[in-house]
Amino acid sequence: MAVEQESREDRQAEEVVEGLEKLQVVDKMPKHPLQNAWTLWFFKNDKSRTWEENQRPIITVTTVEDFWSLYNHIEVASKLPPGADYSLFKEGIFPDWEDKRNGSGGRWMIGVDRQHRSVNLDSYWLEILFFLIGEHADIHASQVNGAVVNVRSKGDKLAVWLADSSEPEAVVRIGKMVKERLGLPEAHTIIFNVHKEEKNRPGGNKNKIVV
Ligand code: MGP
Repeated sequence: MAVEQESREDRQAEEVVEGLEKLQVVDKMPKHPLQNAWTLWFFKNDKSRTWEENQRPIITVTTVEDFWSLYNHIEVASKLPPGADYSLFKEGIFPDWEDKRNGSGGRWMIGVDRQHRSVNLDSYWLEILFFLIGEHADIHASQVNGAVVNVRSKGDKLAVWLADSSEPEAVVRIGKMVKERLGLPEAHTIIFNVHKEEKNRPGGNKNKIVV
């Protein structure tokens, strides 16, 4: 039974990858450039590969139109097999703690209950994508390196990755903006994890920032 489920999830993930790889963004009309080029990554949870090998860059978009073409062609996050991720990062940044542009940073984590997956996950992810490509963090936009959605049976997660965790004012300001953007109530706290601390002590985070 578990093997059957695993091979079904494998097939599902492969279909997502094949669809993504076929994706071609072709258009002759004038397009609206984004301030930054953004790369979409897909993580397929293949146990025979390392975590890094499971990260595949799919496509880089540089215009609003290409972003929409991409968004309309791919599976929504809630339909991904468990264990999969999408990441959207500024071009040239690998979506991991080890990339030098992430090295001093951290991530705002937003948990989404499993029972709310169908209602909230896709709309929250789209709001975060807008936050990124629209440079909505304003004066702090250079802090925003990317974002990730983790689809997990135990509970989905969204994260906004920042470049510099030593700037508490900017970190807090961005956390509040993300909360507002998602329409989260005041009582719904979100936590900022510093990458270096998380990497060295998974689950542990001594200097928690919460908004
Ligand atoms: P995850 O995918 O962020 O969360 O990390 P998940 O699957 O919900 O698991 P949990 O540990 O949060 O409960 C899962 C595992 O992937 C981590 O424990 C690391 O082993 C690995 N991993 C995650 N990230 C973000 C990185 C990274 O940036 N670099 C490396 N090398 N491994 C990572």
